[in-house]
Amino acid sequence: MTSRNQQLFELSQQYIPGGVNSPVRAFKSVGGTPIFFRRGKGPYVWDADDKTYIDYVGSWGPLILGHAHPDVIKAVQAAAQNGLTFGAPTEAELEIAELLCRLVPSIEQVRLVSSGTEATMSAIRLARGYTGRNRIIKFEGCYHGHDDALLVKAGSGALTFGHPSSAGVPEGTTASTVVLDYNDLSGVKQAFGQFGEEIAAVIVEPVAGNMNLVTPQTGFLPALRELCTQYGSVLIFDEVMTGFRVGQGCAQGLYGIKPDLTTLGKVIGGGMPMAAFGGRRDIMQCLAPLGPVYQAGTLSGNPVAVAAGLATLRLVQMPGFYEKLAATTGQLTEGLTLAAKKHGVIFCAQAVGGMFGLYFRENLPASYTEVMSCDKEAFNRFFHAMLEEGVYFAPSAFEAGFVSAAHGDAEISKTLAAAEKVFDTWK
Ligand code: KE4
Repeated sequence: MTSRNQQLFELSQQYIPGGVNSPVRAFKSVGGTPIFFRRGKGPYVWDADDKTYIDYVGSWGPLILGHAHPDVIKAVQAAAQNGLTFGAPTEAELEIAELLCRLVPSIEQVRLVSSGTEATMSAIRLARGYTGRNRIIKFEGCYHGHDDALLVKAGSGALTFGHPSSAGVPEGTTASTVVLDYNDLSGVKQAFGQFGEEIAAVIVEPVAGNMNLVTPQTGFLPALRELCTQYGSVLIFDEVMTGFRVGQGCAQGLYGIKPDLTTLGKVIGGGMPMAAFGGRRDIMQCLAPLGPVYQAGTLSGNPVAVAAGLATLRLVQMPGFYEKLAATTGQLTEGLTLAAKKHGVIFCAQAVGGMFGLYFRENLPASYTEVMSCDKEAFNRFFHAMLEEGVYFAPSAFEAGFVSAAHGDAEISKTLAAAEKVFDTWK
């Protein structure tokens, strides 16, 4: 019998390219029919066939409180009653700007936008406008949204300029983008040695979460900080995913590095379309209407989205919030590792705050190349077997997973019991 998910997917492909509004949702990497969600509550989601899942995607990171947290819903409803948008300053935007500047010391001024892509695109333009330089450095496997200049794959040699990783991006747009290997200290030093004075910015995910999860090796982030300072380049921490996910001070607080600009998204919008970029006042002052770098947005600072973000940021500041989140996430990764080991399955996992990585390989990957050596087929088998058991992980071997404050012992136990069952019959 055709499931409702299948019926909906069939139909949606007639009206929406690939049947989805964002490619990763189409299950192309794992195969099978994507799930159409109907409802979410806490750590659970229900699909169009009314099947229940424990959700470890959380809309790719925003839902750190879980689905439909009552405080967030109430705040959104209250804000909506007063109007959905004004296209003019509101007090709530000032409140969240002050809060972000207080919670993230490197942010002296901040501008709100509607998506992570807008935040990184604007930060790159701002860094170029501030320095008067064009070249930027990014790292293979890091994703910063779909801005043309950042849709780049590594050039043939380590230091050749990037080539577009998407159709429709003119060669010229990526010609100034150098793509290096994440955690490759010598590569970074070589690039600065060759182009240092021409580099406008380095943009990096301080904990990479878009090639599965890869943590920065000791010395990597400090080296980026030192080299950017030495050559007058702007260090941009793309914390759209790690911001308020890995700790209250974000990844920059965890690793003790002060970037020049930070991009934020996901958690700060609490599930509504909101992101931000901010940092050193002297750089931010280059933005219109003060300075020559143009950036704008009809719904930037949208009051309903800000209300969801404020409600979320208030709750993540509660004492012990991140300790509990990290403990739950660690319970999950340690439990999965033990279950796999017990059944002789080659598998490892790690957690950083409320995000985690699962890998079908012997040891934790430290680079894009090592992530690519994971057994993708094994992951896909695991993904579907767990889905069958009512556990929803990210539908790609190359994505990080997320735990919310709503996940408790019951959900972790259910997940580990399901994994035990799956690994027990692992061929
Ligand atoms: P959005 O434009 O999707 O709001 O944000 C882009 C972005 C920027 N920077 C980082 C570090 C990000 O992780 C993202 C978006 N993350 C993906 C998940 N891998 C969003 C999911 C999707 O593309 O549908």
